[in-house]
Amino acid sequence: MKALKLAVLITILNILFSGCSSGLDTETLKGEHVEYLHINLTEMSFSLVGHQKDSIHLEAETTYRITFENKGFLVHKFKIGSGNLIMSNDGKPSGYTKNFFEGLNTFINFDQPAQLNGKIETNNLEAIELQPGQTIEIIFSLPLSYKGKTFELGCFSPGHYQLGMKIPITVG
Ligand SMILES: [Cu+2]
Repeated sequence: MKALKLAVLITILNILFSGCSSGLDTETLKGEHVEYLHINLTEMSFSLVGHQKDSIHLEAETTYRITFENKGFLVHKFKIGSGNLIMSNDGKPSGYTKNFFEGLNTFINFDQPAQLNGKIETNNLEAIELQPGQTIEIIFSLPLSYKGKTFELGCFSPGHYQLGMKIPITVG
């Protein structure tokens, strides 16, 4: 139950806790073009370090290692999706009708707090919640089928989306 306190909220079809760290990343990434991105979360925005601020561009057939770092003072719970916004009963946005990560094999590395460090593999990552100061790395390969599609990275902590904590993601 302690693991739930890590605040990595993941809806899971398939979850593997890997006790052995060797091979997980290196086998998956072998021979693929790997891009490293770092996205900072603050109140109330996402910013891609070293890039333009108003959108995030990804390329199909590329492997991404994206570090998300909560540099703010609040808890941020974010999702990536497309289609329409899902509204909760109280009329507030809670997510997207199409989940970016659905069917996408995704590795998650986390090391804060240190006693809970580990890796998760899932093919239905839905949401990630980061405490202030927390960092997580998401690794996935974008297939060709994503080319030309548009998504959005949005924060669904109460009120954050409405305050503008969202950024478009395009795939070329
Ligand atoms: Cu937020």
